[in-house]
Amino acid sequence: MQKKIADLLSEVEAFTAGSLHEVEAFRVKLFGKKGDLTLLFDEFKQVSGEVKRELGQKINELKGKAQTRISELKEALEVGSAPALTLDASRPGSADSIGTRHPIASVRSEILAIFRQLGFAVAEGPEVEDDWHVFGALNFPPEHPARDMQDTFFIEKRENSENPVLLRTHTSSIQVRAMEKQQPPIRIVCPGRVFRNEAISARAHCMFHQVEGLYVDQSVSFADLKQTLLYFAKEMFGGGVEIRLRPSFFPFTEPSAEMDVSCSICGGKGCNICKGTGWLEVGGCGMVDPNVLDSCKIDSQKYGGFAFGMGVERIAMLKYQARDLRLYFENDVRFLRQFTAVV
Ligand code: 2U9
Repeated sequence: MQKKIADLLSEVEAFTAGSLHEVEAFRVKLFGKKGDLTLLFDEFKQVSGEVKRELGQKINELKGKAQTRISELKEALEVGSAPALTLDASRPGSADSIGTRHPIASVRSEILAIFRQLGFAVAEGPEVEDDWHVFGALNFPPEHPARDMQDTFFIEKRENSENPVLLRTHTSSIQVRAMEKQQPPIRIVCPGRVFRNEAISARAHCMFHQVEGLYVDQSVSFADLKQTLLYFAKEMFGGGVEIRLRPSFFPFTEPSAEMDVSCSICGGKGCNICKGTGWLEVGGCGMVDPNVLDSCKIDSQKYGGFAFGMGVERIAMLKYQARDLRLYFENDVRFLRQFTAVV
């Protein structure tokens, strides 16, 4: 029996096959009903005494080697029998999928491009600001509600600092910095994120994007402001739109106005988008308050200016009619994919 085991072991070790068929035949030769190993195991059942243990180990070792050899050969032949990978150079390539521009990014660029045509330069500034650049220089009285913790994210406690660090609530701080650095003429548009301590809902968010503009020079008039905004509205919403200015109040402008554009959905007749009024509110504007110019070391006797501001999300909502603000911040690809054609 020892000899039979040794002979079979040599046979297993020497065995090679050119096809899966040959491997299967070898498996049956060893493990089939009348296979060599099956018969050997039958024979082994008769063995008794001292030798049984030693023979048992050898047979099991042989069985293990035979199984390994068979599966190794099978595996090698299966890989080899897979259809060869060939390159078909005539097949059309598969297009790479590219991302889309975020609607806020494209509306922001569109707004800036319009003002660039009018000679406005783009200026940016820090999101983490101080009280002076966000409120003080802009003529906000010390106890104005916007300076309250309820409305503004303070990074430093007001009671610990004369000029506490905070997150800007509007991009007007960029214009203040520009005026501190440079004498007129100044003609800038300032895009950026702003932060307000608001509960998040479909209509409000604690962060949104603004674009503000400032033009300071000698003899800048309200008519210049109106004409600039009319040009912007026509470029942004189409040649047919009209604008309307309604009196308003801001600490940093006097006089101040809210700006509406005629509803491009219904052509001003009244629909559910403009709530039947025929007008859509897009931002605010006014003549820069002389106190603001003086705070920024610009002579208000010599110079005057206009300023305006608008929310980018608001313009995007009017343009795309996606009317839940949260869609613009959640980055849900099912929403973003719809802007593939937007540049
Ligand atoms: C300086 C002087 C004046 C910027 C202005 C508005 C009017 C305005 C709002 C529109 C919607 C903000 O995004 S919004 O909530 N903005 O109504 N902004 S005038 O006036 C300035 C800015 C800087 C030095």
